[in-house]
Amino acid sequence: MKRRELLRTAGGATAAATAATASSGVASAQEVQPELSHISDADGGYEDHRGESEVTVEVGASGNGGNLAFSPAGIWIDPGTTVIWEWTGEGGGHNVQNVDGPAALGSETVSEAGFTYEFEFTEDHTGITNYECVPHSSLGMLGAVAVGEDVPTKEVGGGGGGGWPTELDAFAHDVGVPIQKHYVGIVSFLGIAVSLVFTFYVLKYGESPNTGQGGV
Ligand SMILES: [Cu+2]
Repeated sequence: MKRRELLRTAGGATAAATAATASSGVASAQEVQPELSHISDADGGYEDHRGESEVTVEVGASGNGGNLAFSPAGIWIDPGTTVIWEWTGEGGGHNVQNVDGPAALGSETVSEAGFTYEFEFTEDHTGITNYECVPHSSLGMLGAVAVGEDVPTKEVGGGGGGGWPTELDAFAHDVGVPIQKHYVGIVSFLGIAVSLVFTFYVLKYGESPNTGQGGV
């Protein structure tokens, strides 16, 4: 093997290691969300409202084939936050009713705009409370409130493009092993191995890496 080829090989390994490091940086920028499987098929979306003392959720927002959504359907809040459900007046009579979880939510069934139902989530309500609108639960009018940091979470999104492949990320999540770190470690090891082989050839054929740049 000629020295130039060796240089090229070493350069390639370095580039691969750099690429792996860069992609792991992108992957770590992904957003962490609570696992809210109750609303996985419901309209209304999710918002992180940690750090806020008061959050408003619309009741009768557009979604689920009509004005049949809570918006945002999923929220993440700190203990001590008051959630105010505010009726839009659209979509008929709605209510807020606990399905499971620590907070015993339960409002009247009301159709008029401007009606509100409040609940203060305290340390006693940490975890995930799932709720629904009883008249429209079968249509997907569902909601969920995650309280505090001790809730099951997942990584989502990441801003798209150039990041770690999502299939690998999902696989890593499923098996609970940080595959990315292993991968970066393996690439780093290969880089070191290539350097050692390069040094071996330089010693064996007596060429200094600092001479003869253009003369081989
Ligand atoms: Cu409803």
